[in-house]
Amino acid sequence: MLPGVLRIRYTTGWVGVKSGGRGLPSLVIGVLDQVTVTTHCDEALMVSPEVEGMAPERRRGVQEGRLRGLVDRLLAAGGLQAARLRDCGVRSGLDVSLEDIHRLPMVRKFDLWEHYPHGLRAVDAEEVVCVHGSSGTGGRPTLVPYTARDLEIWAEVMARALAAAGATARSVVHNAYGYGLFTGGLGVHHGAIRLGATVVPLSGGMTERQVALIRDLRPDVLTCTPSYAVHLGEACAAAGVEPTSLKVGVHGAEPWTAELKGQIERLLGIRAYDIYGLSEIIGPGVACESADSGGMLTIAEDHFYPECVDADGNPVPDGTPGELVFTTLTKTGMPLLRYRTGDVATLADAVPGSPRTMRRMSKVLGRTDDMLIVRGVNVYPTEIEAVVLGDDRVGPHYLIIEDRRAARTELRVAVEAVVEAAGLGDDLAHALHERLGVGCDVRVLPPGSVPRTEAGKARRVVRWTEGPAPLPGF
Ligand code: DLL
Repeated sequence: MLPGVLRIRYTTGWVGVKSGGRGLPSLVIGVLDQVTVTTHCDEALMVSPEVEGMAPERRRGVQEGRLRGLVDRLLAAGGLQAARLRDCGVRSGLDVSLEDIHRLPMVRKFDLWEHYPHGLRAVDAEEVVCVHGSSGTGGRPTLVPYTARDLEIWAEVMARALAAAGATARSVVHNAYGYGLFTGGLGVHHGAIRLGATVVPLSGGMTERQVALIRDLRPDVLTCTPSYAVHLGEACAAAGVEPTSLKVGVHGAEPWTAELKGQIERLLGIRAYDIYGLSEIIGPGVACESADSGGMLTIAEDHFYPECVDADGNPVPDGTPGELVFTTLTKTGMPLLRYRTGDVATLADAVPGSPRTMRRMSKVLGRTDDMLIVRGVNVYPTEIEAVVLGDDRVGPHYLIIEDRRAARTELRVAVEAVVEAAGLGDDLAHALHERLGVGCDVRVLPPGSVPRTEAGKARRVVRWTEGPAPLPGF
């Protein structure tokens, strides 16, 4: 057979595509007996172009049908969400519409804690195939049951996220998210397999071994928290390993700014993309960044319907920061109607003319419960990160200390300089005052002073209420 232009659908449901315009079919270029798929990291790659590029009006119809199905399932399952729906006068899915979704009851983390350990499970125990969750604050874990169908959805949205970052079936994915109850490791794992890529399941920690495997297996995709990406990059440099095979990084699970992204990209020589998710909704893959998403994250809104609300739960307009609320339209194990995430971000439509037509969220600005209130001024830790890491004399490690030993709260920030930098502390204190409107005590500490994150999520803020300073030097 003559070589020609082909469109290939793999049996796994993965389609290799090159973006072909708004919702239009896209192409994989191949030669039949020796298939060569041409891809490049900057191209807009989609796993399910017919879904990811669907016209928004048509998608709304799909979402509405799914919302009604969800309400019927919740009512049939009984329990908290059913009772709240009935209290609102909802007797069947036909009583609800997307337009009026803001009138429906919400659920919060507190509700899951109250129903520990099985949460708001909506299926029989035998339908549950695994449990994930987060360790949570104050020793109160949140557990989430998944059905086989939920795992399929998760693999699909995670495969989309990896493809959006530029991964293909030929990719080697170095997965350094923690494996276990935490959704990062296994979520990426399911998605990479669904994409047909090779996943190397490193989990977190044992950094020396990770460096050796980067050298030996030459992965092109790195998946881990942004703080671990920094740690791994520094460990590669210290070991004399140049991670030249790496092309892209897919980083999330903790807040990070465009400034840290710049540092990671320089350190590892990659394009670093954001990925967002939470165990209550599914795990990583709820939303993801790509080269063509305009610095925001495209939401898998065919499965997770997004809203953004103010402190009273009222909708805020696109572009206005508010708390993200998600409805799991298709999940079955623990479906949630209007889950208040505590994460603050803005929403927007797709980039005009983009082949991806789903709505977008900004990078997470902070959490409602992470906001520091310093002398009446609200400060998100990400604002501090943006200022200190925006100065290229500063390395990627910093720690914010909320000093509450006296009645008047003081904000203290520890940074490490990467060059000899006289006056750096004063410059940063000035820049922080300009940005936040409150004074900060900035200390420039010797390299290696700020604790590194080997596994799990970075701890960027500590509260100092009594005793010795959390870091020597204060
Ligand atoms: O962190 C899921 C995940 C794993 C996302 C790997 C991305 C990559 P949880 O442990 O349940 O799930 O924590 C969820 O982490 O409500 C946010 O506050 C925060 N978070 C997650 N992704 C981001 C992100 C996973 N990209 C909580 N930017 C969420 C900022 C994030 N915060």
